[in-house]
Amino acid sequence: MQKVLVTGATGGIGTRLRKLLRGVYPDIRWSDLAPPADLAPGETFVRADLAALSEVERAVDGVQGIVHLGGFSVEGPWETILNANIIGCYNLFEAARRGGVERIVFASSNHAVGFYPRQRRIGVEAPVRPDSRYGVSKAFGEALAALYAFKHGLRVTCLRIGNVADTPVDKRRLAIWLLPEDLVQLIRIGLEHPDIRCEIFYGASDNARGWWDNAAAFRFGYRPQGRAEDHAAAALAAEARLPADPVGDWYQGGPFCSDEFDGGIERAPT
Ligand code: 15L
Repeated sequence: MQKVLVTGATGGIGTRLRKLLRGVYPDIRWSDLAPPADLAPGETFVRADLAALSEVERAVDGVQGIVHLGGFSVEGPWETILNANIIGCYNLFEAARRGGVERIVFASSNHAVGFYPRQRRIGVEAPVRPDSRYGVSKAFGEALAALYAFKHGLRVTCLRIGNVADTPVDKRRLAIWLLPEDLVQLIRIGLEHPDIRCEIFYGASDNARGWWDNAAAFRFGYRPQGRAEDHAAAALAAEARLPADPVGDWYQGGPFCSDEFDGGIERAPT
């Protein structure tokens, strides 16, 4: 992997990756709607609006791999999700196919399956249960990934990312936390492992309270270094200060589930 495009350069994850991927690949091109304020002299940036196919084609030109972080990263109005995450994701995969890109790592999200209760342990075969329009867009991206893998031969990896942060900040994050360095491991598996065809991995560190069976990632050599339990005391203390959210606390997706939820906890499945 010589030339890699990373979309979403200015987002929270993109900003971290600009430091962590430095030197990992010889030629990394960063893209977003506007350049990062702290773009370093050696960094390459190309401006691209994901909703404009011609701009995305220019951004992917000549790269072998793409890490697609770009788009809208939380719940939002339909128009916003439609343009940034549905049309934008389609444009990304289509431009990649036209440009002969070999591999894509797609930043999916835990919110593609957020409506599973926390008491359920799920693997990557569980049907999607999006908890938001944002979650639907991530499920759509996973479906696009499968289409472009099986029909066009792209090698794709969808990462159902939990919460990327230095430490888990509350009880839910203790279960879904992803140490940034562990995300780098997962991205590198997606871009480099010879057996990748079409995979879904959970983007989670070594979280004793986790809800996800990440056997697929482990089979590809993933060995998370972050141990959520090391931060349990601080996370639980922070949790105690949060307002009650019975619906959000029931489901894996947390507040994305209780947001706009019609009804009360009596509607939650057991
Ligand atoms: C996500 O998918 C979001 O991009 C991020 O901002 C967090 O909200 C995260 O999920 C989470 O569930 O904590």
